[in-house]
Amino acid sequence: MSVSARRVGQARLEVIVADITTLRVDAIVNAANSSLLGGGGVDGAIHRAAGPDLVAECRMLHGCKTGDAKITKGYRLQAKHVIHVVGPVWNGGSLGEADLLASCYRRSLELCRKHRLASVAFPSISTGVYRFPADQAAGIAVAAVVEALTATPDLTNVIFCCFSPESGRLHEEAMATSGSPCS
Ligand code: AR6
Repeated sequence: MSVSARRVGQARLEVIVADITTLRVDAIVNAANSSLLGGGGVDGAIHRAAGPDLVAECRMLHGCKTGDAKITKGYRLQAKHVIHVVGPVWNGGSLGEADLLASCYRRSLELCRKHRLASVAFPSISTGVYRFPADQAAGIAVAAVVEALTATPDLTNVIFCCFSPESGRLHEEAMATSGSPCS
């Protein structure tokens, strides 16, 4: 379900409420942990849908730091690639959580640029098990993507794939101040 869309430069930014594992895009982003070896939430869903070859490739990556991103193939997913990021655990907000969350979105767009990807879908990183406040996270997600888009000219479609209507509403609100409406 498409909630709303905006145009920012060359790119269409879209908010949808859906299961990210069903999307046919160049890359979906996984909210992983630093081992990159799977877990619960969206991470578990992505690994289940991609099949065991995904964790085999992840084993060769030797983990990932908080705020960083690494890319693999998508295997049985409709998506060609998975960009694995490690969001911050929320600890009250004074330990650099906002910067680390923004870094996940920036580093993902850097990988999109490097691999010349045209479409990418993000879950709401850190807002589940890692307890980042969902309203703040939505604002950080949209602002970080809008800022990094100018350096990512091949990227024409960015999807914020929310898992609940409430998360969709928060992203829609965050998008309302960026770009111009899409028809
Ligand atoms: N499609 C889209 N969004 C989803 C899906 C899905 N299929 N499933 C959950 N979400 P979380 P985190 C949403 O907990 O907070 C894992 O165990 C969910 O509603 O998946 O970054 C990892 O291995 C929420 O809004 O990730 C780490 O240990 C968002 O995805 C840890 O959890 C993120 O929730 C990472 O925690």
